[in-house]
Amino acid sequence: MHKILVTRRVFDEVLERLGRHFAVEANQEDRIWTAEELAQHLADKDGALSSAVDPLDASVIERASRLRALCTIAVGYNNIDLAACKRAGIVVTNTPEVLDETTADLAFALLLASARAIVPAERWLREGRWRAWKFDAWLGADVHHATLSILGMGRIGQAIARRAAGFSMRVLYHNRNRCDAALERRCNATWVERETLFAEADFLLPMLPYSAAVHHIIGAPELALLKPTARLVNVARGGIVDDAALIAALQERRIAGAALDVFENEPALDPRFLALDNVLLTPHIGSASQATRLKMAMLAVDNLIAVLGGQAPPSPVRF
Ligand code: 8YV
Repeated sequence: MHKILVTRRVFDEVLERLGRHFAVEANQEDRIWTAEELAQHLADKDGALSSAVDPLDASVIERASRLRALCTIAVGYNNIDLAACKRAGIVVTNTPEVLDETTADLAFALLLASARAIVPAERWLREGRWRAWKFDAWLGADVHHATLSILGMGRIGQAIARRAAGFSMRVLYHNRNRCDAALERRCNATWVERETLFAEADFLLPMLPYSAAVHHIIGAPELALLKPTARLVNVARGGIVDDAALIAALQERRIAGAALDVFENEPALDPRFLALDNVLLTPHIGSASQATRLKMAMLAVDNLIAVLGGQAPPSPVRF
């Protein structure tokens, strides 16, 4: 029987299914293992179910001499050294598609909450400060008929664009490769140059997978193109946005606000964010619905069963 490792806590039903196929060691205690601990636990394993926060760098991969399948329960895999996996002949898989709609829901929740100051208004009410209704209190920005600018029109970008139609928004997007006309019609989205995308945005949403090529793709020069009334929403990955540049723009009120689910160096986000009243912060919960987390884990199990059974996995990472 193949030996496998589950690096973080998962639902019991996921472990039960794994147990029917493999000898399972599971980190149900859920303490995040260091690279050294991961390497030790992986030493005798044929496969692993991992998460997006495990440091699966070359030092870990090179010591996992039996490992054949590395199946992450995430769509993003920038925590995995793919070159080291290639050298070692390890198949890497991820969990795309099953989380698209849930992540798009969160993007929209953050967009709405930021525009209408939902979180500070609720906090103010709880503090017992609501004494009288006021004509000019808590004035936010309209979402309906506003311009939504999406950088990177992949599956999640498209799911966000479809939601925007219900709010009669104008949707602009920029991709290196323009989408085909049928897809643009389905998303009611118009391709524009990068500069236009930034300059016309009421809401700017980067929806790209992280790679070195897109590091700080939204930095000081891009933020300078935004209107003072614009808001940035990031549910993609830390590192796509230059957090220091964003903090400066928010501090100086050069943009109206931001709503962020992902950060550089998370969970140790830049503490200056916490002092700002024009930013909404959530702890990387894009795919965090009960149903979607189960689908992600089960897809990772499908991948693991396939690879260790000598079959093609349903969602390999191609590299
Ligand atoms: C994960 C994510 O839940 O899939 C991804 O890439 O960012 C989230 O869906 C998170 O990274 C934990 O694995």
